[in-house]
Amino acid sequence: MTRNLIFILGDQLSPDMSSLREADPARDVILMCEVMAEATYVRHHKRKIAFILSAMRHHAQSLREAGFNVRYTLLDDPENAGSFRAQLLRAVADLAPDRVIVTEPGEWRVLEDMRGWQQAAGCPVDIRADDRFLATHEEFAAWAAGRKQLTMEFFYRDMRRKTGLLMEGDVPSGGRWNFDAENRKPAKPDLLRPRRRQFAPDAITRDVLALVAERFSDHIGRLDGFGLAVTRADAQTLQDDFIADFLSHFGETQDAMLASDPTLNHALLSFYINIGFLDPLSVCRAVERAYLEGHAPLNAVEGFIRQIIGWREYMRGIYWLKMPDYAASNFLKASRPLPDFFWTAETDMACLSTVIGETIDNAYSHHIQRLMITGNFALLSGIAPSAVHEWYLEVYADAYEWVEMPNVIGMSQFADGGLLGSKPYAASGNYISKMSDYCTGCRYDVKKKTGEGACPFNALYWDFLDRNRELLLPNHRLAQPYATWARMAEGQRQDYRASAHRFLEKLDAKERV
Ligand code: FAD
Ligand code: DLZ
Ligand code: SF4
Repeated sequence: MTRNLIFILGDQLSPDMSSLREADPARDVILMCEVMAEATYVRHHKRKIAFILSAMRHHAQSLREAGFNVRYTLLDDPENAGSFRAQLLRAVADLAPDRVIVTEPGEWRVLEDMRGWQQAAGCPVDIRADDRFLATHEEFAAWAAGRKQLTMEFFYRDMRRKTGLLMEGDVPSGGRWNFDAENRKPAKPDLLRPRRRQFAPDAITRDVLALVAERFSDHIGRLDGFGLAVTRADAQTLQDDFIADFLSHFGETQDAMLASDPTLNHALLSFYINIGFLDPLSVCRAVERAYLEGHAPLNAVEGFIRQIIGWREYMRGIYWLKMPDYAASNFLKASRPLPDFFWTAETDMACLSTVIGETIDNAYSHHIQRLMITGNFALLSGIAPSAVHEWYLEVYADAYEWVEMPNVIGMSQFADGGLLGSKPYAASGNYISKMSDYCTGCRYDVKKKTGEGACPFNALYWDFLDRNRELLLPNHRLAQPYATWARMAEGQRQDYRASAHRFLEKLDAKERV
């Protein structure tokens, strides 16, 4: 007789999941399933689907090795009922468990559905908190209550105190909470930077790659060269590689972009942290250890830890605090469809073609590429935030709504009106030219402000401020650009408007830009 049916979702691949606490291999059954509903509710990148399915199959294998009875349904099983709910109902009908246990999901739509499982299944369904995160929903809500602006930096300090990471008693290590003043420099190509480890696909991964190639041929992305880790052990090796080879320079190149070096000193660990292969707090403790043992400087280590216990936790807090209304946020009333080149990389703007091309190849780009290239372009061009959100959720292998949506809707598109960020991340070509080498060899001239051949970001930037003046002028952090705009000769302002409008007309007419 089955006592508990424990349902493990595709981004819950940790033996420490709350759903597995007190699990009894002798009497409990673990349920895992590959379902079309999850692969197609948005049309995920091929590499993302392959990564998750292969990671799930390897995790099922390790649970079996630990003695568990795992009921695993393959995507192409003829009996596969296609969705979490339908698969659960099949299992309940077959096994008649005393109860179902599951850890809460990372997406609102799944939680909504899950809330109806108990009634549909006719047996108790125990939905447990996901304690892979540091802050519970209640703690975040209590922190947010009564604050006008939810400043991440203050939340982050609470998480430092809570974890003791980089703390000497009540005092932050080095006497400051934040060392970003020493970070975020432009980068030069570094031929000595170590190469990233790739894992050759094993038999399980090769099966999955063939399945994905056949079933999802019309989804974005490439599968050739697939080298992601699909086991916990290999993910751990990548964590160790990062700390040994890249962490020391993480801070200084964090905002830099180089065409010849798409990953610089970034961790490339979000894939594994988000599915449960790596525990976020353990990653931070290992990184802190590198500092304490003198292997990495404080600016890099603090910067890295802030991304995880600060930004990552904060984004999750915002998502659950503000859903479901958050998804429809559109403060700037942006409505333009996403240009086709977001799917093909076919544009003459070298920055966008590089970043989108890398995204198509790898289902990855780093933070500043996401924020200041694709995100910045969508913001300046007035693309509908819902379309931008859907694109990011589809194309990145680390994308789940709880983290992707606040980053896109809030941080990148300012669609929440400044709940999350105090000003829009809008920038002209000058920023891109300063922080990257993309402009060298671009068909457009970053120094040219308007007219034929001028970098489109330049006119789009001023037109963005001009057309959103009513909504953005009251923002005191934009006082300086609005003052510059006001000082400009009217002829210059007209040139910017005309250049931007010509560009946007071409975009709307689906002409190559
Ligand atoms: P690194 O730059 O090396 O950072 C280290 C770790 O910090 C990451 O692995 C990640 O766990 C965490 N982190 C860093 N920045 C953030 C952040 N802003 N929010 C949450 N965690 C962060 N991250 C996702 O995990 N999934 C997404 O779908 C996602 N969508 C994004 C969309 C936009 C528009 C933007 C601007 C950012 C998005 N991010 C997302 C955050 C960030 O870009 C990625 O976490 C990061 O690029 C992952 O690569 P990495 O592991 O090399 O990160
Ligand atoms: C993203 C994804 C995909 C593509 N496929 C599956 C799947 O077949 N089975 C599964 O359990 N999970 C999958 N996932 C991850 C889920 O979408 C994720 O668990 C939910 O969105 C909750 O965050
Ligand atoms: Fe991008 Fe403009 Fe630079 Fe071209 S010139 S790469 S469009 S910022």
